Amino acid sequence: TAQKDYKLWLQYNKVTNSKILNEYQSAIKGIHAFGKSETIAIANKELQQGLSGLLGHEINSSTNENTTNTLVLGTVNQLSTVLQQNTKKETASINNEGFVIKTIQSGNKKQILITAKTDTGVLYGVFHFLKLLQTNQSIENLAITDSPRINIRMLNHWDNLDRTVERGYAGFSLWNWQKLPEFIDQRYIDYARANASIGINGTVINNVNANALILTPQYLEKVEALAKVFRPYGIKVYLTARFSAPIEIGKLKTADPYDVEVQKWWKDKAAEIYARIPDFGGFLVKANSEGQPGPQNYGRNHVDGANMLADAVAPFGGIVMWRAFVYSEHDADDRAKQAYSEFVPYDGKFRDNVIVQVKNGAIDFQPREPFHPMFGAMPKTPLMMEFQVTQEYLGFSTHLVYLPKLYQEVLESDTYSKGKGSTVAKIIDGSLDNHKITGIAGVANIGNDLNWTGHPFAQANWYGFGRLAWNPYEDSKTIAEDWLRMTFSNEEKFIKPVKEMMLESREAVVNYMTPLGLHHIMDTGHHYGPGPWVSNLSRPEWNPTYYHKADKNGIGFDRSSTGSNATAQYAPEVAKMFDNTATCPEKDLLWFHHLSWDYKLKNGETLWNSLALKYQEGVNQVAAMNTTWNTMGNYVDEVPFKEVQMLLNIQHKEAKWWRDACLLYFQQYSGKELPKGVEKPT
Ligand code: GCW
Repeated sequence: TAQKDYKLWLQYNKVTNSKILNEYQSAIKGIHAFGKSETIAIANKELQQGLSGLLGHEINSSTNENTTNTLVLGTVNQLSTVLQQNTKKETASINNEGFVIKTIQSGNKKQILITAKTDTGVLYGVFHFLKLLQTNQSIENLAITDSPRINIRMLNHWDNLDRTVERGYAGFSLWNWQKLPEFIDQRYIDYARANASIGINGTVINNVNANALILTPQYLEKVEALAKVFRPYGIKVYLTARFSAPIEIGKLKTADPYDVEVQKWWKDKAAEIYARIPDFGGFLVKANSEGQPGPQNYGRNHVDGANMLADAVAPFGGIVMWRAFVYSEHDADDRAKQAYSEFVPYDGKFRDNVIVQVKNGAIDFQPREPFHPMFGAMPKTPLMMEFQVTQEYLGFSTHLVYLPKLYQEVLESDTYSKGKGSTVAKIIDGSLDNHKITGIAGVANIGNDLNWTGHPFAQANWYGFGRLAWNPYEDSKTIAEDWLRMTFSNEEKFIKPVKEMMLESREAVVNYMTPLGLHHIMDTGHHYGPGPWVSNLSRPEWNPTYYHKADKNGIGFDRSSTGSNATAQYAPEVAKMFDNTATCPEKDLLWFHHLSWDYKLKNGETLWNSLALKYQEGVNQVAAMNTTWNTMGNYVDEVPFKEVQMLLNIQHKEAKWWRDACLLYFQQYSGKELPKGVEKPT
C-alpha cells in the first residue's frame, strides 16, 4: 500500500458514482492523437493510464480521428482543418503554454478536443482533463481555455551533492549523482510527470548554498541526463552558480565581476553548459548572504554580479535569478529592513534577463509574515516570489500545515504601489508593471521517502504550490478540495470535514507557535520546537530574544516610526496602517509594535490574556484535527490513514509543548496568571 502514497494526486481510482461513471464511459470510447513528438506520446500514455483507472477498462489509443466519442489531442497546427476552424477563437486567446478543451459537435458526431499551441500545452490540457474526471465533474459540454499567468514556475531544491537536503525532511535527495548519467531512476520520470501535472516548468536541482563542482564537466554530464528526462515534460533545468566558482574550479585568482578573465570564464562556462543542454534555464544565485561569496567581496554590488552572469547566458536565452535574501550582522538594528535597503536603490539597473527572487516576507519563512516590502518597491525590476514548501519553521514534515492558505494570504496582500488593488500577485505576474519575465519558486519539500514528502498531507503543499504558480488568483479552498478528491476520495462526508481541517491548519500552527505577530522564536539552528529563551548566539539577529523583545514592560518588535521604522519601507497607505496600533491587523501586531502586557486588544482582553488564549486555541485546533481525522478511516488507505493519525498525535503533543514553553517563559516578564480557559502546564 505504500505504493499508493507514491502515486501522489495521480491515483486515477475508478469512479465510484455510477451515474458519473456512465457519463464518462459513454463519452470516451477512444483516443486519437495528432503528432508524434515525445511529449504527445507522453500525453497519450497518461490518458490511457488515467482513463483505464478511472473508467475501469482500457481505451483504444489509436482510434480513427472521425469516430464519435473520441478524445482528440494535438497541437493546433497538427489538427485537421475542420478542428482548427472550430477552435480558432479559443486558441487565439491562449499563450504558448495554455490549452483549450472543447466539446465539438457536428451532426451525430461528438468529440472532446484537447489542443494547444505547443506540445507542452497539450500535455497540460490532458492533465487538466483528467483532473475533471478525478474530481467527478461533468464533461458534457466542455469549453475551457486556460493559460498560466506566470512564465517561470519552478521548484528550488536545496539538495547537496552528497544527497543531503538542506531543510529537507523527506529523506535524501532524489538525484543519485553516483549512478548518473547512465542510470535513470524511474523516480526522475515520476517527478517530472507529477510536476507537469500541475504546470511546473522549471527546477533548480542543487542548493543555493552552492558547490561549484556542479559546474564541472563531470557533473554537467549528469545534469544533462536529468535535463533530457525532464524536457518532454516541459521542464527546464537551472543550476545555482557559486560566485567563487572561477577560483574554485577555474583556477583563477579572483571572482571579481569587473575582471575580464572572470567574465570570460563565465561566458565560456555558459557556452559549455548550453552545448550540452540547449534549453538550459539559467542560474540561481545566493550571493553575499550567510557566508556565501559574492560581488561585495570585491567591493562590487549586486547589480555588478547579476549583470555579469546575465551577459554570459544572454546569448543563449538564459536568465539569472538573483536572490534578495541578504542580511548582515553589522547592520542588525532590524534585519527586516536590510534586503530592501540593499536592493531598492538598484531598481532599473539590472539587465533584462535578470529577475530578483524575493522571499514572501522580510525575515525568513515564518508561520506568518507580512508581505515583503520589496514587492511594489522596484517597479522597474521583475521580482519573483520565493515561497518555502518545505516546512523549516513549521514543524518539518511532522506537522500538518496546509500552506496554500499562507501563499494565498501573501499573494492577495495589497502593496498599494500603484494605488489600491496593487496586490503582490499582480506584481509577480508582471501585470502591474508590465514585465516580460515573471516567476515564482517554491523551495521543495521532496525527498526519496516512499511518499515523496514525509507527511502525506505535505503532498498537498507541493500540489498547491504548483496550482498557485499557474494561477496566483486561485482560491486555496478549491485547491484543497481538488487535491483531496484526486488523492483520497470524492465522498462528501470525507471532503467537507477534511477540507475544513486543512484550511484551519495554517492558523493553528500560527496560534500554537507564533500568535499575534510573534516570529523567529523557534529553537535555533534546526528551527524545530520552541526556543524563545535563546539569547547567547554570536550574531544578534540569530537569537529569538532579538525578535520578541519581551521584558517587564511588554513584548514585540517596534518596527513603527517610534522604533526601527521598517514600516516606512511600505507604500504610504500600508505604512500608515501598520504604523498605528489601532489600524495594524492584530495578526501582525507584535511584528510591528512593542506593547505592554496590559494593552487591550479589540476583544477587550489584555495582550497577555490574548496571547495565552491564542496558544490554547492552537492546541484546541490540533485536538479537533485529530478528532476529525480519527473518523476518516473508511475513506483512506490504511497506511496514510495511520501515518496521519500518528503524526497528528505528535503535533498535538508538540502544540502543547509550544504553548507551555512559550507561556512559562513569557510569564516571567508579564508576571501574570494564566487566564481562564488556558490549561496549566503539567
Ligand atoms: O531559511 C534560511 C535557512 C537556510 C537557507 C537560507 C536561504 C539555504 O535556514 O538553511 O539556506 O534561509 O534561504 O538562503
